[in-house]
Amino acid sequence: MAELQGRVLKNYNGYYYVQVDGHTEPFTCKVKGKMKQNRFSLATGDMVTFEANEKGEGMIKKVLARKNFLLRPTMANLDLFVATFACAAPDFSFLLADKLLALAELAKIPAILVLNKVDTAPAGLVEQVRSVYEPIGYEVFTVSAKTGSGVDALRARLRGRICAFGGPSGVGKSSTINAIDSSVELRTGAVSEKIGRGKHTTRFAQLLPFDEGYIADTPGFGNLLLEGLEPQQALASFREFAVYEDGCRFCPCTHTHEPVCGVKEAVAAGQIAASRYESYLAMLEEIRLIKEKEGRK
Ligand SMILES: Nc1nc2c(ncn2[C@@H]2O[C@H](COP(=O)(O)OP(=O)(O)OP(=O)(O)O)[C@@H](O)[C@H]2O)c(=O)[nH]1
Ligand SMILES: [Mg+2]
Ligand SMILES: [Zn+2]
Repeated sequence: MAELQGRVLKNYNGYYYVQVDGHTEPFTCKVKGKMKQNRFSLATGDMVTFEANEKGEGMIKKVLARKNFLLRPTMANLDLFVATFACAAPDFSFLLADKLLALAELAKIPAILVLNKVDTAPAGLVEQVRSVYEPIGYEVFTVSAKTGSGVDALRARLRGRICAFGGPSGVGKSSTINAIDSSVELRTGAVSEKIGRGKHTTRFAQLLPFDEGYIADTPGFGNLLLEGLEPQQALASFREFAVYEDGCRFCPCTHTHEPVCGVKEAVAAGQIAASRYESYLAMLEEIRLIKEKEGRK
């Protein structure tokens, strides 16, 4: 039996679909029991070696070292994370955007922000989002999967890379990928009219070959919980805070209750966006509550 090496495109119906360079169709593979026990030991995007039989079915033997790993959505070896939100239905949330960007930052994966449904944007929202994120190095792409506006610029940014879209359910991740790549037809689903939430249409992550690279569609989330995160990690995920820490009297400083704090001064002076600082405080509080609950168990 020949040993082959390839990339896991998706995990579906008990099979891993593994793409090998030079083959048009992915191989359908199974894994040994040992690997199955840890559900994060094999992720979409992983490079694996496997043994294939004549029918093209394989048995995965080894997962190669990862360049990076993102837990939510669960993906390995990304060049770019595309944090996707809608301008409306569901409404943009600064807190959710900061949480999602934080997870990419901690995984050391470059991230961009996509604001979809720009055809429905309330006045001033796009400018407000740009003013918060562009100064701290996040590119903001405004698009409409519906009208096609902004799609060309985003497509050009993704070319030749391994990119994953992530974001709340219903923001239009699958719709945007359909607009970027006319050869795919991902299923999309209406947003509930009453509560403006998506209906979790996409059920599994999958990498789609695209222009010398890959684009991954992933299942949207309702809420994004910060289980397993430490307060210091929440702090480290706010990339713009560090330069102001010279002004803190205490070291380490949590930038909450301490007197003389460079970060709080920067917030007061408008150098750090108030929404980012509020997100940081909300994330600390969420982590505190999770730990309190765990302590009670
Ligand atoms: N007005 C408008 N509606 C859009 C746009 N893009 C997507 N939609 C609609 O938003 C709804 C949700 O789109 P999906 O692409 O299924 O959203 P998703 O992010 O993939 O959702 P999940 O798979 O549940 O995570 C659908 O009814 C789309 O038609 C847009 O640019 N403008
Ligand atoms: Mg989807
Ligand atoms: Zn401080």
